[in-house]
Amino acid sequence: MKDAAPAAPQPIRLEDYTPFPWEVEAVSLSFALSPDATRVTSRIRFVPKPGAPAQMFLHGEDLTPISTKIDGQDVVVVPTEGGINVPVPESAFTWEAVVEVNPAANTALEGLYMSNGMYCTQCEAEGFRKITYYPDRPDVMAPFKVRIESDLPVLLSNGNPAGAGEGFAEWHDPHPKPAYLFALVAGELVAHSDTFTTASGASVDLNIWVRPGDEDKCAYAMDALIRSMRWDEEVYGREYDLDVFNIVAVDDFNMGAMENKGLNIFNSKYVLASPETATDADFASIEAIIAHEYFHNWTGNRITCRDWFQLCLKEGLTVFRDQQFSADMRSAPVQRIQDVLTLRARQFREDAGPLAHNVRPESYVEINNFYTATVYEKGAEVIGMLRTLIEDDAYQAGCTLYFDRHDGQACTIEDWLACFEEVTATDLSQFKRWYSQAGTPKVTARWGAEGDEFALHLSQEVPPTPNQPMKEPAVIPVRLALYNSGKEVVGETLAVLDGPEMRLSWPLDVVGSGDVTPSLLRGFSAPVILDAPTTFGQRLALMRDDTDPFNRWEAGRSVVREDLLNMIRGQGFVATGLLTSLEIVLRDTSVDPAFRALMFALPSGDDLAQACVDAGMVPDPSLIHAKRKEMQRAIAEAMTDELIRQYEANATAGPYSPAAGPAAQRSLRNTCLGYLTAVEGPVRALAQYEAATNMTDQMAAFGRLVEAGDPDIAARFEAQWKDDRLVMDKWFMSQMALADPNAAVDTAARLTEHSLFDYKNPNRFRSVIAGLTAGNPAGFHHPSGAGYRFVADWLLKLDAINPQTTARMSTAFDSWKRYDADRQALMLAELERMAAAEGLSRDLGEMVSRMRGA
Ligand code: B3K
Ligand code: ZN
Repeated sequence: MKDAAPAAPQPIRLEDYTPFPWEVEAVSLSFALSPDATRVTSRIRFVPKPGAPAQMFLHGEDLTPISTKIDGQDVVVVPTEGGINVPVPESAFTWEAVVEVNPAANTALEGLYMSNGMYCTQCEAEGFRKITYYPDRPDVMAPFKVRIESDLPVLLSNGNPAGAGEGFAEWHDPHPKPAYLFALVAGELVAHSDTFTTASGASVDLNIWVRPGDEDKCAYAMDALIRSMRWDEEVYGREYDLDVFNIVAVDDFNMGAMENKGLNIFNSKYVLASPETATDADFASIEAIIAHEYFHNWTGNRITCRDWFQLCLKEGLTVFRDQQFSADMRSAPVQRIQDVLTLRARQFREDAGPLAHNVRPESYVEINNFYTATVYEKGAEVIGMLRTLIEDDAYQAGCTLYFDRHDGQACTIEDWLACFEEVTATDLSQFKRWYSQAGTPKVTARWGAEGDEFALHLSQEVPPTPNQPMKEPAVIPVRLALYNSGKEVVGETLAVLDGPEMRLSWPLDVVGSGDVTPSLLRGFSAPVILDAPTTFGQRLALMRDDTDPFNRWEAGRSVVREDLLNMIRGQGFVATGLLTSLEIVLRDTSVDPAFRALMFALPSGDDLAQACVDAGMVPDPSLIHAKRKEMQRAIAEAMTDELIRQYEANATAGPYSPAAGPAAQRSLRNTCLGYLTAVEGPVRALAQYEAATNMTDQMAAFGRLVEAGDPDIAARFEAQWKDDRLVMDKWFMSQMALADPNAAVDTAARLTEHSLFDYKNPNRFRSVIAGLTAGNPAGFHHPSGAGYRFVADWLLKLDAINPQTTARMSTAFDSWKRYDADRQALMLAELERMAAAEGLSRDLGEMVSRMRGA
């Protein structure tokens, strides 16, 4: 038996949910911090619910037990899979445990760990069980008291400060919370502070804690926090509820940030920013993530999830809220286009492959593998569709009812939907299919004159996905308008496609005869794939005339994509009509420069690979790369003078501001620089590099110089920035993403040998490895298979120390079925090699097995 493979971990299922048989009345924790032997003492008051059994299961992992007691008496616990069984009395009792943990040895960055000499925690989803024994499930909510003992100067936990003295601090969080929201930080930190007065007049101390030297990079995050707090009061009527709100920036972090109650912990990448070190895109991400974590205070913390299957209840809603916030702070159309670009790049890809799953999954092996684009981004789209269908007043009323009714509870999607059913007196059971059917619905549109009517036929089909061969029709809101010869002849209206098909019609004397063009799915009103017979010419017309900015962009995008597909088929060259239309957009100074820049952003290599598949072709990443370059050059040649004019006209004067206006100008200017470099060579980029006073302009120029093969630029950049971790991440990432695909694996190898490459730091690991897999698809998919081997080697190496980040990055292999037989075999061989590796984590094991289709 010794050699038998360990049994495959059993999946957890939604249908098996049972409530925890005890209430937790109060939790008190005491930490004596020490890098390799931190002592954690817990005192927990349990009150049995009717029918509670005589034995209680508590989660616990990697804990060294010192003592366990019930009501002051030693109790013998029985270790079992993932925790302990404890014999317990029939009435209320106090559990006391002393355990030791080793933060210095914790490279998985889950539980209590160390980053640059600082203690910090990450408990979502199931990290608290690595701190002490506990019913580590989100439906167990309790108030927490925490005492921290350490010589370090700054000692933080959730809630309000409750006392401090020489070598200790105490915290009290009065709001009942699940253990996944617990947090502790201790270190030599300095604060950037401010205050906020809530709508009802309470004063809140705000602090952003960072390492000494970083305090001058916190102003933007603080500003974003204050704007988020005000916005949530104004738009959702939600006020903050503690005396302090602390944010801590940490260099070693598995994801973006974490919404721990009153003590958000952030990847430093999403806090620290100065004009010299952060790009406009960084500033926008900081604003969005600060808002996202803050908004979780109501959607996630005060109202949390009953179980992890309900993750989209907090994540989909909170993403929707942060997208609304960013749209209000910046340009709403630009925000929508960017959100849809992300949705298509990540969620549509996920939905089209072996990892497709419901917005509310029904089973999992490792819950960390379900913090996905489907749960987050499609989850947000579902909220957006709900709002479109019931309209804003009912949406607001439903949200208010949800907050009133469920404050302090752990809820389900059913609880959420019931609030909207109640305020609208409608049945949302069919709409609910969005939560239980995976796959991106396809909507087909056909139209034409029928008698004296113009008829529009819409039909839908939800494709089969793993374990879901058959689907029922979804409820699809389709915003639309009709155009005839550049004029809107039917203004925007909402069609709700809730059956397999529907017919809409208008009298011909209203729409007129001739070239009637529907503008469909305006604002991207549903996360679907649209198949419409709009001709090339009609799309060019919409690109000029559509009053819906999203569809204006979409029309241009689809023409570019179609043209590129033709070029990939070897059938063509860049259409003159497209070039003319693009130049009209470029010249149109009445249009937001950020929007014009987006019109000029070519579809990514990955987007085109999927477009090939959709068009029945086998994608060749090298060919796609070459044709993208060819189109870029053709556009640059066709309108060089106008590109130069716009490059010059969009220079921003005065000191740097991260606001949307000047950022939009830089985005158009740097887009122009990309095209111009294709025809002029690197002279302009070099001049910009020399003159740059902000990272946006420096980075854009750096990228062009790397592409042009400038032999000195990498060393120059490194000499200037070697001491700044976040800037050096960009240096690694940019060289990787922009390397010549034929030399990409050599570049990756060289970068991973650099003295500043540290695979234990997730940001640095991602810079190179995702720089290859996502940033340089033609390099990753090199026909030799070297890219696949290189990445699998690194994933196996990282898996031994940090399964969570490894599993997330393994999704680079999820598209293997798209490619030719040789590439498929090479990718599958790497998936199989990983599956067979000794000591594979549960995280990576589950991902690899789903990707193989096992
Ligand atoms: N809730 C966290 C994500 C936790 C991920 C755990 N693997 C951040 C967020 O969505 O705001
Ligand atoms: Zn979130």
